[in-house]
Amino acid sequence: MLNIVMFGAPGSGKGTQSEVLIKTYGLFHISTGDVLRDNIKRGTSLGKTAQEFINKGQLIPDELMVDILASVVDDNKEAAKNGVIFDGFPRTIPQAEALETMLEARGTKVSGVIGLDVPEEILIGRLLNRGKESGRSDDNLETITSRLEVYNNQTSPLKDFYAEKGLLHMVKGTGGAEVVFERVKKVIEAIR
Ligand code: B4P
Repeated sequence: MLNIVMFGAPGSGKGTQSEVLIKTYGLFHISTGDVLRDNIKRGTSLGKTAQEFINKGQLIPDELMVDILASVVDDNKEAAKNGVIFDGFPRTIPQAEALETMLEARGTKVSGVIGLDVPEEILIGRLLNRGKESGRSDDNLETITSRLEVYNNQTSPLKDFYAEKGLLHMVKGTGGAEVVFERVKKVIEAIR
């Protein structure tokens, strides 16, 4: 199984690259952001909780996020038999530890982590741009600013966590999406 974690700041292109990767390698895509937005759309109780955090640019609590991830993995065993792209998960060290335990219990592990490196001013530009079309409640300057702060404080320590395990592959995330994909593909070819 090829299990890839897509890692990076908000707007770094995790979702964009994941979409191409699943088609190229026949992997199953789990975007925790998409799972939450789907719940918000359907008005579930998880969606109501998630909305409050997302609007403030904060992370959903770890325990909740870990349970959601485990149920998505277990509900899609057949579709995920070649492997999974984890897009936007983990976002904290406890989530990364939980992922390790979860995959180990299912006889597999993280094959590699692709970190997309994009300067902050470009991230802000991309997200503001997306906000004009997507109508996403978190793509406005105030929320983007707190999402970047949350990323720097809570998510970026994962770089060291995965580097120490020899799993981190940083990729330059600027240039068009196709150029970035060629860089990502090189990493995948080397680890699969
Ligand atoms: P996500 O849905 O994961 O969103 P993201 O980090 O903002 O976006 P991503 O990096 O995927 O950017 P994209 O490719 O779309 O999270 C949303 C929220 O959900 C979080 O803030 C949090 O509250 C919550 N959440 C999610 N997972 C969680 C977890 N595990 N724990 C707790 N809370 C969680 O790209 C952005 C834009 O850039 C697009 O418009 C795209 O077209 C453009 N773009 C991409 N690549 C480009 C390129 N190379 N060149 C030019 N433009 C590019």
